[in-house]
Amino acid sequence: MTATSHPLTQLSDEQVQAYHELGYLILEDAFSMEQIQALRKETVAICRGEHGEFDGAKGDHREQDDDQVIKQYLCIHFPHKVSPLILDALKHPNIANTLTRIVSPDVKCMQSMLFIKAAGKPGQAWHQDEFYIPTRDRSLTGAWIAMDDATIENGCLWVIPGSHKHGILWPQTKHDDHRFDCAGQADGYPYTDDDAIAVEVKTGSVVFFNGYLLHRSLPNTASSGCRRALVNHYMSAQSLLPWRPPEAGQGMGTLDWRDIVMVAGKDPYAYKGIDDLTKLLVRPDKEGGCRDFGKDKQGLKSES
Ligand SMILES: O=C(O)CCC(=O)C(=O)O
Repeated sequence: MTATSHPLTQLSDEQVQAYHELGYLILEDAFSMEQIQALRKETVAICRGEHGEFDGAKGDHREQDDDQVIKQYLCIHFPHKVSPLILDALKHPNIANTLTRIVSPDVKCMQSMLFIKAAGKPGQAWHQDEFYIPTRDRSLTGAWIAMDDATIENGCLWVIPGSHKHGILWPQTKHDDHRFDCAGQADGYPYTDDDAIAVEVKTGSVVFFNGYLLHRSLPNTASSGCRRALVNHYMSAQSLLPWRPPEAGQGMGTLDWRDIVMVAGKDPYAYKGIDDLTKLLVRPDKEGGCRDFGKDKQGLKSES
């Protein structure tokens, strides 16, 4: 995935302003069709275990065709840990360039998630990503790369525009709403579903959204096919990332998750080095049996 394979997008000041106002931004044609095809192929390869075996694999896929294989997985976390192609996509110039305008000149990434979401699979209830991935400067930002046209029918994102502006993390509670997967749902916020808008986007678009923005997705109700998206999370490299509880004797103030990828600018904490703490993780859906995923050692933002 090279810088030259697709035009570099420059955001206008109006787009930057609108992002801060609404909490999200759509960048159309950020990825070429060729790049998306490569990501789709890589999704199959990962699910087939071609980049190595992983916990939560759904058995032997040798006799199954590609569609049969991928539709067994709702979402795979940290694919960039095994796939150089996904690592490249996470640093795509159109993403890095946009983040330097809306987040900080210095940007790091700590998570990738490959949503496959085949027909019939559930969505994710209303939530805020910063509930799961706490930054110290509220700079968490998602980049949601559409690998298929995302529609209301196949379970596109929904957002509540402006909801990030409160700067409040609403409580998260368990739910038994069959439309959504195991993750919790935000509660007590001053909006209703009528305030939400569907973010229907074309293949190759990227939706950037603020970590405090209330968002959700509904189930894929199409009769067939998948609604694939690669979703990565970024933040200002100037902020520490307290993503794990302190160890005995460690103060809260020094917590800093260092399993990161630099995407733009300089890492002011480079002297700490980089850790390799996460590995490929299959996210359970209801059929897979909901465990208390948030308490998983690698739970991270697993419930979002
Ligand atoms: O893509 C989806 O269905 C949900 C994504 C999401 O909620 C997130 O990345 O936080």
